[in-house]
Amino acid sequence: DRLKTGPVVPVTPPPTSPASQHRLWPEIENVVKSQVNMAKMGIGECGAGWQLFAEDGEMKMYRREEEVDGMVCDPLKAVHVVKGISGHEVCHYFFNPQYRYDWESTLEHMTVLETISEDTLVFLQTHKRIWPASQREGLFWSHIRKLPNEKDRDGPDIWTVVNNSTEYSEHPANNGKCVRIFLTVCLLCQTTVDPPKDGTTLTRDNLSCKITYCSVVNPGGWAPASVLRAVYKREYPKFLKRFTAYVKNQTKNKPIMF
Ligand code: 18C
Repeated sequence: DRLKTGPVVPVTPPPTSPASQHRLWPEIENVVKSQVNMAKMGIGECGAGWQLFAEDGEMKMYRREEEVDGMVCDPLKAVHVVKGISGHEVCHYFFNPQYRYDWESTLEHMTVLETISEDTLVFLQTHKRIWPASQREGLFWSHIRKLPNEKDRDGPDIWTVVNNSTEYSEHPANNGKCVRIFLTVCLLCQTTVDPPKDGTTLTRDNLSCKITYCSVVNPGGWAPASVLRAVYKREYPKFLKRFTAYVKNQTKNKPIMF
C-alpha cells in the first residue's frame, strides 16, 4: 500500500542546528571562560590601580582609569550581596529580553537579531542620548550558563551571563545616527543557603546571592572624558540597585528557582 501512496512524509521537522555549530560558538566559549575566571578573582587579585568609586551597604564598585586611542574605557568591577534571591534568578532576569525594558533605564530600543539557542541571543540596543555626545548603540551576543560549584559540590550551582560585542554585516556600525559602542560584560552569581536550624522548610530568608558584575565599555567614538566618567559613576550604581530591587520584587511571591 505504501508503495502506491508514495514516500512517507516525516511528521517531525529536522532538528535546528545546535549552537555549537554556529560561527560565533568558538568565540563564545573562549570569552565566557576567560570572563568567568576574571570575575571569580577578588579585587586584590585583579592587579593594581583599582579605585573604589561607589559604595552603598553591601555594594562596592571599583574602576581602573584606562584610555584606548584617547577614549575612556575604564574597566569596572562591582560586588554586591543581596538577600532573598538566587543566582539563577538574577541571571534569568538579566538575560531574558522580555524583562529588559523593566530595569534597563538607559535603554531606548532593543531587538533580538538572532536566537542562536535557548541560552544564546544576539541583541541590537540603542541607548538614550547624552548631550553633547552622539547617541550610542550596541550589538552583542548574550549567553547564560550554569557552572559547577567547584568549592561546594553539594551547594547550589553558580550562574553567569556574558555579553560581548560582535559584528553583523546586515547591521554595519556607524552608518546611521548612532555611534557603535563595544562592550564586554560578565555577571556572575553565587547563591548561599543558610538552612533553618530547626529543620523547617527553606524560605527566601535563608538565601543570599553574591553578585559580581564586570564591564568594559569602549564608547566607540569621541565623548568628553569628564562627562563619560560622570555618567558611569551615576549610572552603574543606579543600574545595580534598580536591577537587584527588580529581581527581589519579581521573585518575592514565587517559588525559589535554584
Ligand atoms: O550590563 C548592563 N546591561 C546589559 C543589557 O542592556 C548590557 C548592556 C550594556 C550597555 C552599557 C552601555 C550603555 C551606554 C549607553 C549610553 C549611556 C546612556 C545613559 C543615559 C542616561 C540618561 O550589558 C547594565 C548596563 C549599565 C549601564 C551603565 C552606564 C554605563 C555607561 C558607560 C559609558 C558608555 C559610553 C557613552 C558615551 C556617551 C558619554 C557622554
